[in-house]
Amino acid sequence: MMKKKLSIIGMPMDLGQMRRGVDMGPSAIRYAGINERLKPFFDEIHDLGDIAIGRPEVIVDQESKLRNLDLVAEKNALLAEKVDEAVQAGWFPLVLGGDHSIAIGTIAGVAKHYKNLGVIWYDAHGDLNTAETSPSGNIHGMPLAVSLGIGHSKLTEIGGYTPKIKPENVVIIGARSLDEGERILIKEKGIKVYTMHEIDRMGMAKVMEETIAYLKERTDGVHLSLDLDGLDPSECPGVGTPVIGGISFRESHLAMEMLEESKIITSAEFVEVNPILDEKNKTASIAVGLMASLFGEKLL
Ligand code: HAR
Ligand code: MN
Ligand code: MN
Ligand code: MN
Repeated sequence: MMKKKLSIIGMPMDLGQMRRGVDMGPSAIRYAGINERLKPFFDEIHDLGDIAIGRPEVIVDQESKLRNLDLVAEKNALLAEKVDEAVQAGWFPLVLGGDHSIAIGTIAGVAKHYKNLGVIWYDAHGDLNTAETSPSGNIHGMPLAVSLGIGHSKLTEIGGYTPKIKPENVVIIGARSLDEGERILIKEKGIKVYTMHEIDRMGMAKVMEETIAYLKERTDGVHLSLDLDGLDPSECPGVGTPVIGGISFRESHLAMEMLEESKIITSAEFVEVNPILDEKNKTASIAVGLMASLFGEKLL
């Protein structure tokens, strides 16, 4: 039997958006007891520590208007290397954010190991903006587009190849805030989306059944990119861009358990945890609880 090995990589990135504090996400998640909680499900856990981000001044790229473009690109290239090495050596990479711009690096490191990497984008947002469609210039609103090969070349070319993923291998779950350009892209590319409307209507169990069946037949690995703002802010207040009417903890817990049963997930990241905006580390604790379910924690 192959050993089950987990590699934890902290990515204290806050340059993809404007609210300070999300750089402390990895610490908050570790403080919430990630090691203890995940220990039963692995033969070995290596916490590789954090990628160094530093405290640079905010620099808006004059030509593209993207905030911190060069640094977001540079740091994501480092993350991509670490993730690549982990996968290469047979470790399951679990990346702790940090704002969602880090998905650019995680996916760049993972996708080269698969012919058809599937992605579950669990999020209130589509993160499908480009410099042209973004209302904010914040790169955390762009990582899914970038991974599809759409966006600034300094971002799409990270890892030396593009695109990382195909639109038909992506499933977005929990969307309730989409910009105009994102809607157009979703339709144009035929991306599968379960908005809050479908979750309300079908229930999370059916949404996950369909998602798993859909990805199983077309992918050879699936990355889970879980933005804590996908959950409702009443349960996960520690996020920079909360949107009311979100997925509940119970629904999310079920979603993780169904993913665990399916055995399709081959890498994961949990992002946008901002302990400054949180209440008693609630959001980080929920993140750890969801990870535990994803890896096999059961009551009985
Ligand atoms: N769509 C908006 C933008 O692009 C807000 C994005 C907020 N993003 C995240 N990631 N928190 O999901 O600026
Ligand atoms: Mn996001
Ligand atoms: Mn979001
Ligand atoms: Mn349960």
